[in-house]
Amino acid sequence: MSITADGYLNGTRPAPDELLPSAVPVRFVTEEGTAADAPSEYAASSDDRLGEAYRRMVVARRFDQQASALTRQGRLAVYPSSRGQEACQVAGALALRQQDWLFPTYRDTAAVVSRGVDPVEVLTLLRGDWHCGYDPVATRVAPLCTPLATQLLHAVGMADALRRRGEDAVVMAFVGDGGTSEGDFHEALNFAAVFGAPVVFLIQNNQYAISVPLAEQTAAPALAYKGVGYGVRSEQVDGNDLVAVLAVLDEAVEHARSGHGPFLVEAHTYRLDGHTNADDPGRYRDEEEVRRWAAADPLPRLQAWLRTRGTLTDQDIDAAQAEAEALAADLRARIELDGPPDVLEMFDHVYTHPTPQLNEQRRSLETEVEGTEA
Ligand SMILES: Cc1ncc(C[n+]2csc(CCOP(=O)(O)OP(=O)(O)O)c2C)c(N)n1
Repeated sequence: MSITADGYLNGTRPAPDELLPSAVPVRFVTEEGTAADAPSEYAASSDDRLGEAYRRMVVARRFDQQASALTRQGRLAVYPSSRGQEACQVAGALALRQQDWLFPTYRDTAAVVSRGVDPVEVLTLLRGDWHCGYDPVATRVAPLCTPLATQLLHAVGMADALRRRGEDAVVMAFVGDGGTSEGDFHEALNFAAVFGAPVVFLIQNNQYAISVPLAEQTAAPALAYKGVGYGVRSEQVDGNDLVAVLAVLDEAVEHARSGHGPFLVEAHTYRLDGHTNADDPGRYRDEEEVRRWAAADPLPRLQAWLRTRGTLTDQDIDAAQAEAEALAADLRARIELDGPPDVLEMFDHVYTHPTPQLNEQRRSLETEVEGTEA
């Protein structure tokens, strides 16, 4: 570790004016699917990559719909839907390389599926199991995180460790608008900036923290401005415009990968469904607002854009839909195949040498379970 002449650790820092986000969210495609006046500093992806993003968004939405249906059938304990947030979820996964890490929240299951993790394993935790279902090291995806913003500190620690080990890997950490009021969010930004950790923070500002609207959450001009005070380069983007989200995240990942430290992106989006299946959003938001955001849905917007460019055919659309249906059918077929969990497993994998008290509790539970089964 070295301290430079201007007093920073590990090299240069962006100048103050380079940290500032755009005054309005970056946008490439309008709600009607036509071209917007996009800023030149971000590069749109190739049509091939955007076609791949479209396919993944169709799959993500079908996965989300299927998971919501599983809660209504009592086959899944709880599900926080990301319907309407697919541009963020898919762009987040697409911007990463295989060696990179993703740190999701409970709402980011579609991103984890888009990263290639088995959908059944992605839903393991939300079925009520005690473990996260997939192998975080093999998949390079941290467990879905429920305590708000704690994953950000884990992500920064991981990014800093990867940098110290000289690995070519970037970490992307998701957080909601509500999560930006947590102390952990601020500590994570500060730590990441001081140590130049290669981490991209993606705020999905879906306008609500359960029933708390953004206006009651913050007085900042935009959440993206929260990075500036810590020395983190920041940007805001139309989170329902896949082309824009991917362009900004590509830049953010490249910034982190090339040794320029952390990058904060705020994506303005909207959760079209309730906070979870246990929530009634009609109690805190009106239908007119939901209708307005439904008209800004990221999926038909990207479809219209690619259709106008002549790069998405009817066959492509049908193929994406068929793939999504196959995934949903497979999910329905496999979600309960592993049966009820072994309750005694909760004593495993915590201590190499469990305490005498834990051993006693295990024996006690074992006796109780045997008594129930007898
Ligand atoms: C540390 C902590 N405090 C409170 C909660 C309860 N809680 C669960 S979700 C939520 C709202 C989060 O909103 P936001 O960060 O905007 O994410 P979203 O759910 O909209 O994706 C709260 C307060 C929690 N999970 N963790």
